[in-house]
Amino acid sequence: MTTSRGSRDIPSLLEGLAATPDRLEAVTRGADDGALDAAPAGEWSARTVLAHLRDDEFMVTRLRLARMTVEEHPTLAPFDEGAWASSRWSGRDGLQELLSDFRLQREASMMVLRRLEASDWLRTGSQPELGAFDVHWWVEHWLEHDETHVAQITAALAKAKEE
Ligand code: NI
Repeated sequence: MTTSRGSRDIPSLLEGLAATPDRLEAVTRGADDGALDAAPAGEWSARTVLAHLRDDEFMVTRLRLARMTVEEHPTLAPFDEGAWASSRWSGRDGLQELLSDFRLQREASMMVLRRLEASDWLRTGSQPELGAFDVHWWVEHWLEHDETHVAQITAALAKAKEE
């Protein structure tokens, strides 16, 4: 089985991940509750996407990273986002709470990421739907995931403004 390996420059990956809390603040600035809860057909609202980023950070992304750094090629469990969305805890869903909770989670992730040794970036794991990959690939995927969802929030809020 082939292992997907990351290739992008590590300092720029870390810089990109560290910038996401500020980007989320910028794209949601001034958004009211109506806009945050407007869901384009078949898609999540901006509020649900923000909650997804916050919860994913510790329930999925950083957890997988931690397992790959300490276990020998762990088999990582898929995460059912649909089930998460329909049963998630929404007790801290105010915009400022979502932004500050995400920022704390991301800072915790950055503390781990900045301390990885060169050999840690080459450690591997696998997941049924993704195959085998190394930590470097996983971190690239992590930043792409941020970018996808920042764009999704931007689009959802722009659409809510039109309506
Ligand atoms: Ni996602």
